[in-house]
Amino acid sequence: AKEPRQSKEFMPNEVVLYQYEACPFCNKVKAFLDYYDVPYKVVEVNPINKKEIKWSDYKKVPILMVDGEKMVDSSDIVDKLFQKIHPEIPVDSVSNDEGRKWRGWVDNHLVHVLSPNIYRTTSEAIESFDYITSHGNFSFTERIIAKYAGAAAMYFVSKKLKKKHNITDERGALYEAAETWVDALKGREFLGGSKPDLADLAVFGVLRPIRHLKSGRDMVENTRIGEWYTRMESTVGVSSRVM
Ligand code: GSH
Repeated sequence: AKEPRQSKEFMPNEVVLYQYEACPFCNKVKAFLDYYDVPYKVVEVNPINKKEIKWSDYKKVPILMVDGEKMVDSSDIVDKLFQKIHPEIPVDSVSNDEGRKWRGWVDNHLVHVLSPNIYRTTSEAIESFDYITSHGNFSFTERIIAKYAGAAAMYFVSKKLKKKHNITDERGALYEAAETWVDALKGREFLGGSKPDLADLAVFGVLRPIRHLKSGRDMVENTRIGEWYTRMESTVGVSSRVM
């Protein structure tokens, strides 16, 4: 069982996350909210017409509303929330150099390895879109069309992304990233030591939506990341999402 981590200083009345269920950046924010037991509502954005965020000039997700204050960009959102939860910790030391380096690695490397993997083969692309369309905000017809059209489109898009980010063997790159992360732990339970830090939460957050897809299962079977991942799952605990 985990002890409650919510701070006395930060007790917002309403936190709303505008998201796509399978988006790695959105899942990074959710891992943070879940770990700190901050209750939040989710608005699932329709990726085709984005009508739920029509009111916003910023057209990407995640967008987080905290008692009317709008926050965008997953890493900025996490920094802002961390400061609200830990006002005693000076802004500059929100992550130490090691944490900062690995949070950068998540945004600049790890997330780019994910798409080529979840859309690697046509059957993996269909499995991913089955997950996306059954968890996402789609009408009945959109769901059927999106599952196959989306899978086909992303299969080709992912081949382009692979080139763009210089990835030749996508599975190899995923395993290498997982091993790189385990090496970074240097035998510690978490990068943060006995407790996860913002880098642990970022890596866990972006991996969580793929964990039960073929790529995530392969990653856990073929690398040493499983033990850390399981520790993160039990430490982050159940979701603090409210309906
Ligand atoms: N740097 C941003 C962050 O960390 O939050 C990236 C956010 C991002 O690229 N989100 C994607 C998005 O909304 C979804 S995974 N893309 C625009 C679109 O779907 O039209």
